Amino acid sequence: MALILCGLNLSPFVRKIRVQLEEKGIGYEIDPVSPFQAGDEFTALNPLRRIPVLKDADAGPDFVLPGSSAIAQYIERKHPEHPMLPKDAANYGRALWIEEYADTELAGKVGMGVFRPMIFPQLAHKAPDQAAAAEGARKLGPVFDYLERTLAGNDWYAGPDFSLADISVATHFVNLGIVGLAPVPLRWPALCAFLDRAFARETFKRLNAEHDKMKAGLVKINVTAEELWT
Ligand SMILES: N[C@@H](CCC(=O)N[C@@H](CS)C(=O)NCC(=O)O)C(=O)O
Repeated sequence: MALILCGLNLSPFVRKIRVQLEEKGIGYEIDPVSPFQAGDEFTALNPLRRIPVLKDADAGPDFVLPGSSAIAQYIERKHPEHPMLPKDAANYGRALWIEEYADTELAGKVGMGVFRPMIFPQLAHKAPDQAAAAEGARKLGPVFDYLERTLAGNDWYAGPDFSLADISVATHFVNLGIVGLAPVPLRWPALCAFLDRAFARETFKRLNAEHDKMKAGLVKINVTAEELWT
C-alpha cells in the first residue's frame, strides 16, 4: 500500500484524513504511532511531534508529510477524482476557513478542554477530571453558536456537497460523543441536523463504530448537555 497514515484512531485529525481518503475510495494503511510514546525518530518525521503524518511511497521512500491540512491538500492534488474541496472559488474559500476554524478553535476547546481531562486519565487507569471537563464544555457554547449561524440554512458548510469543511467539523464531535456529550437540538437545531447527516455517511459510521467497545468501558461526563448549555 503506497499510503501510510501514522497516528491513532482516537485523534480527530487522523480521523479527518481517514474520512477524506475513504470518501474518495483511496486505500491506505494505519501505522498506530502515539505522539506521546514515540521515540526520537518521530521528531524526524514531524518536528512538532503531532499526528497525523503521511508517508507516500509513490512520492519516494523518504516522502513524509505532517499536518492534516497539508496532507488533505496533497491528497486532493494527487487524487483529484471525487473532490472533497469545492471548485467554486467562494465555496473553496469557505471550506478552507471552516477547516481552519475547526482545526483550531473547535479542536482546542473540545480536545484540551473536554476530551483530555475526561479520557487521558482513564487511559492511564485513573479517575477523570470531571470538574475541568465541565468547565471546558461550558466554553463550547459560543463555538456552537458560530457553527450554527455559519450553516445559514444549508446542509453543508461550503456549498451543496459534503466537503473537507464538513469532515473537519464533524470529526471533533466524534470525540465529544466519546465523552458523552452532543449539542442540544433546542439551541442548535441546524448544527445537530448537520451532525446527523454527516454521521449517517458510511465513512463516519464505519470509523465511529471503531470506538464502540472502548466507549462502553469509559466513565462519561457527569453533567448533561442541558445543564451545560440551556
Ligand atoms: N494542526 C495539526 C494538529 C495535530 C494535533 O494536534 N494532533 C494531536 C493529536 S489529536 C497530537 O499529535 N498531539 C500530541 C501532543 O499534543 O503532544 C494537524 O492538523 O495535524
